[in-house]
Amino acid sequence: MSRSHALPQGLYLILDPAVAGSRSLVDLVKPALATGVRLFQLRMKTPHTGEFYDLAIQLCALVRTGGGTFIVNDRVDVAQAVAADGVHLGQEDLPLADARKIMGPDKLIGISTHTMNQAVEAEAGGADYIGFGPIFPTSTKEHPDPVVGLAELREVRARVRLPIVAIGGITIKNVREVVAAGADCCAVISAVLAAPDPGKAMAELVKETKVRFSGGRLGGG
Ligand code: TZP
Ligand code: MG
Repeated sequence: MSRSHALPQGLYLILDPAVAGSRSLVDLVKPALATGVRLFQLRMKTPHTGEFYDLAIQLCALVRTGGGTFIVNDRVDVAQAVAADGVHLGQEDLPLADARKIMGPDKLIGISTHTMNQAVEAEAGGADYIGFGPIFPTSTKEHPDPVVGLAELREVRARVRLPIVAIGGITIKNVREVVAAGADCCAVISAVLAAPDPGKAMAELVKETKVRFSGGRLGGG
């Protein structure tokens, strides 16, 4: 694999306007970049492509100017239109091979996986990273897949070489366990966007998701 963008490790901040509510995502990205977050995704469950595009183009410029990596959820067309660093696809989105044809070899493609088979298949199909979860119960996603838990995360870690982005119910209270189970990145939505103090929440999560890198990758198994 020779992507022009490597996937940054650590905290993966998912920007979802439905969870941010009255908070501006633009205003959240600035302190996030200053705090050390390097990986962002725009997740917007809207039928209005124009709205998605308008937010994506703004956030993409902001994130990239600040040295971050910007991924668009679900929509290959929006990712291409705003020249994002990549796209994140679910099991029901465009097939990986077709997304790769459109995105080209240099862009990142992440795939949401919820079972070992899906994780192995995503790796074999040429994904750049897998999302794996929900690790814990979450109320952010409508109709979430069954909780996979930390034990299954450890099993996937042992079998899959791609970077693993753990997702689902991750908070400051459980993030250490997720890192210890082998996640390269911890993706959060509500733990930051719905926190009483998002700046504090992101700073704490950035710190905790860095722990294993000083101790050496895969050290905790
Ligand atoms: N995919 C699996 S769980 C989830 C997604 C998008 C929601 C994660 O949100 P939160 O608030 O971090 O639990
Ligand atoms: Mg999707």
